[in-house]
Amino acid sequence: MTGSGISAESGVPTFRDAQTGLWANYRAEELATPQAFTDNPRLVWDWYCWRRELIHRAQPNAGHRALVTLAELKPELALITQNVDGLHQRAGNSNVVEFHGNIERDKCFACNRIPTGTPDTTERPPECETCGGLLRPDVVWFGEAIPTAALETAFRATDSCEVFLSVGTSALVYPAAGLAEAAASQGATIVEINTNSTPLTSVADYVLQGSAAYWLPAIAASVQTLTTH
Ligand code: BV8
Ligand code: ZN
Repeated sequence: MTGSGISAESGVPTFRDAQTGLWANYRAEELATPQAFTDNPRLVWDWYCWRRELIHRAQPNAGHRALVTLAELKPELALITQNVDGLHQRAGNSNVVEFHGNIERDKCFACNRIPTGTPDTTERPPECETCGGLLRPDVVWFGEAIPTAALETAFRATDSCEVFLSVGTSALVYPAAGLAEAAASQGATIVEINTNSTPLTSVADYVLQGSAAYWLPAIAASVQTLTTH
């Protein structure tokens, strides 16, 4: 399970980093909600456009790449991410469970259709070609349900895993944070990789304090050694 901490070294601010510039006086939790979009669609749309720009300029880092190696060594690896930045796929992981959706996809706020092409309009936000509703990013906002397929796949993998890696997440947002708890309750070994401590730290069997870009390559190298000898 990865959180925004794995993308921090790619220059994508974590969800709880203080926002910069124009967005300095807004909190992400206040903007990532249906209410904020209803109240001020242009403000929320512009915030996502700003984040998309940041993500387009970002590159996957050694942490993302190490998970590609790990998936090659251990095809049974289930990669679940809370991130919406698509960096795991850009690094080369193919089946990624996107627990909170993907910022690159638009969705109609009214009819939920995913538009086919890129809307060629300067309207902010653009309108749905089918029903005229407003488009929004296809991410899960606070108060919205996790997509059923992602929820089921994630909890199925969690219920049967031997080792659960919690990487770069503050373990505060549910139901995502419930995955590590579910893994622990079925006896999995819990490993936390984080620069800081979190509510999971006291539960984890192993706490690897430090960056994902340091610890994940180290883990991949060890698994490589164990697998090829
Ligand atoms: C829902 C997409 C109900 C949008 C996001 C109990 C049960 C269920 C729900 C709740 C509950 N209690 C409260 C709730 C409501 C809420 C919730 O959990 N609130 C929290 C704040 C208490 N949950 C919800 O609303 C969820 N929906 O429950 O719906 C429902 C059910 C049925 C029908 C209808 C409704 C939906 C939550 C999803 C919200 N969307 N993102 C977008 O991106 O714009 S969540 C957002 O925060 C991020 O996507 C991320 O996934 C999440 C957590 O952030 P992190 O990834 O952990 O990032 P953060 O900044 O917090 O931490 C970074 C960590 O990395 C830090 O620990 C840091 O130390 C570390 N770090 C930094 N650098 C590094 C590093 N680690 C390693 N290396 C580094 N270099
Ligand atoms: Zn529509």
